Amino acid sequence: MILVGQFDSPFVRRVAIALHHYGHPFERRVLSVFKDFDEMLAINPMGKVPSLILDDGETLFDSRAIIEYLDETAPAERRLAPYQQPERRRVLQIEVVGVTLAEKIYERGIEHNRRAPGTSDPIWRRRLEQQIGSTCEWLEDRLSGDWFFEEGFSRADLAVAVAMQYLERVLPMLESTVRYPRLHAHRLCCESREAFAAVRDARDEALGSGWTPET
Ligand SMILES: N[C@@H](CCC(=O)N[C@@H](CS)C(=O)NCC(=O)O)C(=O)O
Repeated sequence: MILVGQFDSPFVRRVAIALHHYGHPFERRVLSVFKDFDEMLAINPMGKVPSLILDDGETLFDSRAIIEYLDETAPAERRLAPYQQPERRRVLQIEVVGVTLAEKIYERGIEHNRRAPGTSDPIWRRRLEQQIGSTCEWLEDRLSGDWFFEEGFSRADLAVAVAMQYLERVLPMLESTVRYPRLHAHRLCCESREAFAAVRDARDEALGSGWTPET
């Protein structure tokens, strides 16, 4: 399989962590959605990452659809979401909130990095920061141990830990590690797992495609 995208993307990173978790060897095509836009459009008509090119040439888009496929086809003991309800919908709900949190952080990063000079909208920035803050509070309230659910590490943990790591790197002035101590401890717990350690957050890839940190 070929994973398309850079590891500074939380969406690409979480697919790579999942591939490691499920034990799938994969190659990576390091393309930037900005620097390599034309090449990107040829792989994914939306010009977005991640894309996962399967061994038969079929290409999957979007981290949620990709992880859904990987999880469905994994051996039962490796799966990261229960099949039975209501446990399944509870895991998927936290996963959706974690992925949406990463999307809001990404949008907020766009305000700093991709707007024409002098055109960033302070009202929109504030709204994004409110959405990020209220989502973190909501998640913090639902976490009491190492994992979101007593059954152990799941897709919920994967989505939230990757988003929190991204938040700390992209928007350090929001002081997420201090404001959300349970989420921070949870992230460290996730990062001690082998699959997380195998997929570093590539700051160099971020800088190479024009993302500069905001302080
Ligand atoms: N919901 C998507 C979000 C993917 C996403 O927003 N990726 C960003 C890179 S971090 C992207 O492709 N941005 C380019 C664009 O939206 O134009 C997922 O989970 O895969």
